[in-house]
Amino acid sequence: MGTPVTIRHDGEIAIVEIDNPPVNAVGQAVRQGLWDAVATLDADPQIEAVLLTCAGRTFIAGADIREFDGGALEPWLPEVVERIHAARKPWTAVLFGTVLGGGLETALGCHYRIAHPDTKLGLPEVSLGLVPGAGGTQRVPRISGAAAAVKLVTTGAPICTEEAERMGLIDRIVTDLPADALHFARDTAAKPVPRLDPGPAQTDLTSEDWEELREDVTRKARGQISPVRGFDTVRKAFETDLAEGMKLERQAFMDLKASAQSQALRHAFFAERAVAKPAALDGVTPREVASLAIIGGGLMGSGIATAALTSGLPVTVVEQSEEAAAGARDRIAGNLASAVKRGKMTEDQRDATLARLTTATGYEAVAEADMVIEAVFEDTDVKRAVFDALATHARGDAILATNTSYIDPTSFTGAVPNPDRIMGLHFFSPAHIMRLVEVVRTPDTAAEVLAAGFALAKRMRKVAVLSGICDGFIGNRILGAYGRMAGYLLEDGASPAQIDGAMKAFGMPMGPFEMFDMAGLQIGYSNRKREAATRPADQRYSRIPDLIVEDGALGQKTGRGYYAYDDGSRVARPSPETDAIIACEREARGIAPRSFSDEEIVAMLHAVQVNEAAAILEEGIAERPLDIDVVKMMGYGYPRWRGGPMQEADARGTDTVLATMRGIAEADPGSWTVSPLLARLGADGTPFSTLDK
Ligand code: T1G
Repeated sequence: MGTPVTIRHDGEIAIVEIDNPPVNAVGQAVRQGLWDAVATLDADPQIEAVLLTCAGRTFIAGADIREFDGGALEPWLPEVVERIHAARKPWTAVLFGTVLGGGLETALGCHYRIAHPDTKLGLPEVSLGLVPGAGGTQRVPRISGAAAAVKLVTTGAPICTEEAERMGLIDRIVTDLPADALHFARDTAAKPVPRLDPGPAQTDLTSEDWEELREDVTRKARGQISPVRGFDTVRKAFETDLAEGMKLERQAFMDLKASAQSQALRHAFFAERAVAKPAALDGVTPREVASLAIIGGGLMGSGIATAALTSGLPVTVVEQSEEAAAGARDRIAGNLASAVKRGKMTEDQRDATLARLTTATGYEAVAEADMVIEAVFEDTDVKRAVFDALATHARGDAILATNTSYIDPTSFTGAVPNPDRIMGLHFFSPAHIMRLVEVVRTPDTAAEVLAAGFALAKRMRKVAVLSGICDGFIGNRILGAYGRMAGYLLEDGASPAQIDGAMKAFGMPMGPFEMFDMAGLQIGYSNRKREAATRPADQRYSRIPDLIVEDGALGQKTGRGYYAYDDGSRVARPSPETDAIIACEREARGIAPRSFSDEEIVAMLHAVQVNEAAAILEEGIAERPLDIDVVKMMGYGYPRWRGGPMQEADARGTDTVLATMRGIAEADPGSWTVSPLLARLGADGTPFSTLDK
């Protein structure tokens, strides 16, 4: 394989081009190529200036993340960047696509930067649990100042060219890249080569200002370490010279690269991309979907419609009445309006998007649709009535999908001819925001129909995960075990506030009881009633959740659930009434409340999730542990910097998780069975990641 870095000449201008698909990551070969190019061009008397550009869809999108699990290969990127900056001829970086991480740092090593208007620039290293490791924390402060550097490094969020120009990170926005670049390079050739001042960066921030900023970054990091370490390294740029700052940056980068958090976040990065390629869909061409109909325009239906419309599809929403259809249109218009408010689309784009919406009150309206998604109330009979109607009104080859979040699709689609066109598309609320979709295959679903589900999700900028059929599929089944264990801990003596506090300290956005109160306790109540017939006789059943609901406390919407809420407030405070129900039920069951440590609570709630996940893997409901991690991170708020429950199990040691699960099962054998897979892996501490291959 040839070198990914080539040099060609246009008169006195040298064009150094990187061609390393898919995103021109600066792997070792690229670094070596750049290292050599500086020497070659400095020594070439013909050359007066250099353009650094890339082939393909983007300028360098970062260092090669795959290299981070191994030792650092020379030449190191910070040295390559310094070598370009020290070059005798002026280098101009020609930016387009997504100029991220080591890509932006390499560009900052160049003496000038020009960019296409659509370019996105950023330092997303914190989202990989790292800090910029090739000068980003030291050069950006010297070019753009404290506030800009802190924002870029600690948030990792990309910026547009206008903002980058305001920050001084790019010298010119150009439209005709090749021609404008040559023109720009010729201009630079005549000028002295600009060099970055290596002295401390300048700011008028006081140490109080810095402390305040640091507290804000720490609060937003919610337990993640890289944003705070990034902040501290940026601050050093204002206290030391460049050389010293680079040393501190390198130390921070190397420390974080070895950290469990960064390993988890790198796992999350690649897992999110791996789930899009389940083995079952290797080489399968998706059925084309150019038009969509959605049955039910309630919260879920209108959210799904919004995501589909925003992806460019024409959508028909079918409701039972004109009034309900108008309500659906209002909900969708509201979702789009808030997207305009958040700067995600312009008013013109909103109007064009809404123009693709049709609402109707009869099933005739689905006759032309390539795909129909049912998004009605979570009830088997209600869903069966919809599919019975679709069996008549939808095209015979139309894909029919259900948004059920728990129920086996085959239990209500029996009347539909050609069952190979049926699948589940389980969106998460709010469906226009949440990025996860569980694509549920039935025993009959055709591969090209599943592939169409994945293609639709990608088109909606969502992450699809393949799931087989079981009660609650992947995510809600694991949530069931989590909720059940939380209920037992509550009945045995822990308080809702302690359990929720422990899970928030673990990194969850909220604990189980706050989550139940927010979602509404009715859902759980109906599920428990639905499961009663099939619940194992000797499985422990805590009546506390039922007693709270039967006491009229349905959660936030009724001002009381596990907690009390003042009118319309979402702030949870202890509820004496609910606490009394809990205390009475313990007494009635003869349970002497015991105390639990936060770590015990976290370990037990984690272990039962991993145990359920292992059973899901054994049953083939999920293909790999990474699929489960992506479901929990993208659908249930599992902290990305822990990489998901399976990555967390590997970090804790599967033997440790097994020991915890064994303890739980021995204490309550009727309620818990240790999954054979967890027992096998835990026996010698084999990580779940061995099953991701
Ligand atoms: N390294 C290795 N592989 C990468 C990669 C990278 N930096 N970026 C993308 N890929 C692979 C990805 O796995 C997928 O592979 C394919 O490219 C297409 O990606 C020293 C420490 C650029 C916005 O964090 O955000 O620089 O699945 O599906 O949706 O300071 O990829 O096809 O086999 O995501 O169009 C900093 C990470 C690194 C950017 C394109 N950079 N990449 O999105 O395609 S750390 C990043 C992205 C660093 C220095 C440090 C996105 C993208 P496959 P894709 P996309």
